[in-house]
Amino acid sequence: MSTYRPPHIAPSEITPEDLYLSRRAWMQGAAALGAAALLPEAVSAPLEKLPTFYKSRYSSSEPQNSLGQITSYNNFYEFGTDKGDPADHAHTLKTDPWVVEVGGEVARPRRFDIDSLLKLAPLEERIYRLRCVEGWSMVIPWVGLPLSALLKQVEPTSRGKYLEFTTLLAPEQMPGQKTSVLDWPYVEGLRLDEAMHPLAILAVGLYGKPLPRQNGAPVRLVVPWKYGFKSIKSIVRIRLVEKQPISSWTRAAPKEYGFYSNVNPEVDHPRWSQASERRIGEFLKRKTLMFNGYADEVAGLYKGLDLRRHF
Ligand SMILES: Nc1nc2c(c(=O)[nH]1)N[C@H]1C(S)=C(S)[C@@H](COP(=O)(O)O)O[C@H]1N2
Ligand SMILES: [Mo]
Repeated sequence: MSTYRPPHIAPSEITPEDLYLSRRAWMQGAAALGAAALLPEAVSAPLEKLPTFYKSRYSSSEPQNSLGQITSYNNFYEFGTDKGDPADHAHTLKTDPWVVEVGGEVARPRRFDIDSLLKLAPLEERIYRLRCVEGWSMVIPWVGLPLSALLKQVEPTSRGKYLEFTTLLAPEQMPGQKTSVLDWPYVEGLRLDEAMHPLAILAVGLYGKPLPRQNGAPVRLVVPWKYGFKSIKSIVRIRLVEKQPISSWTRAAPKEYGFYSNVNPEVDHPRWSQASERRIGEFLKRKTLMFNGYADEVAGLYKGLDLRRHF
């Protein structure tokens, strides 16, 4: 881990650049309205278009961030550590064909291509807040399906207590994987009951279109009550396992990134506060809400758990 340098900089330190980037995102958003050609290559992948989808009752009613903001201000370290890197570099990711292998402690291991994933459940639009551990947030109109629909197909055994998700490992397509900023491939984990919760989705699109590459095409996890890094992109493997998996961020900095990583304004990151956040495109900060505002739905999952110890 000697080459590791903490990539998450305190929000107070990054404000000027952050504001620059948010202006850039805003301008790209404005440009996108006039000339979609400015955001082209990374935006179309891998499907031509999504099947019909329904509007979900779980959606937030807040104003949504623009497509330009959502596709130009990203964390996807496989393509670099700057917020603009994924939009600039993700065009090299090959998303077709794509297979998600689901195995481990399941009665029916299965490989899903994107078409078979789309057939698991009706597609829904879910407008969710995404809260990054770095202190910014966005509101994103995802299109996806409940992760529970996939789990029902593979039938976890009694030993399948956790899920371990893995991103594609392909340094030729993902130049960031030639650096040692993280241990590749990117890995994340959930407890089975978290994964079965109706708010947890596999997203295949946003703004009504197939997922742009910089947002994790062709399929990524979205867990809206947890910090953004739990929502792993470009997934190729899901394994049911008996023991709590070690995620890439926990491996890199265990004191900073715990397994649960529930959004919690009362538990500071060791190097900065989590009490407030800046919505991309806004100037003033807002208060961060417990479980990112989804406490009514998910607090019950953590009854009896000390959230300071299990951060
Ligand atoms: N494979 C992979 N998934 C990832 C990341 C990453 O670097 N690699 N970054 C995470 C972080 S820190 C955040 S905040 C979200 C950002 O999602 P977005 O760029 O679609 O807004 O993706 C998460 N998923
Ligand atoms: Mo993040």
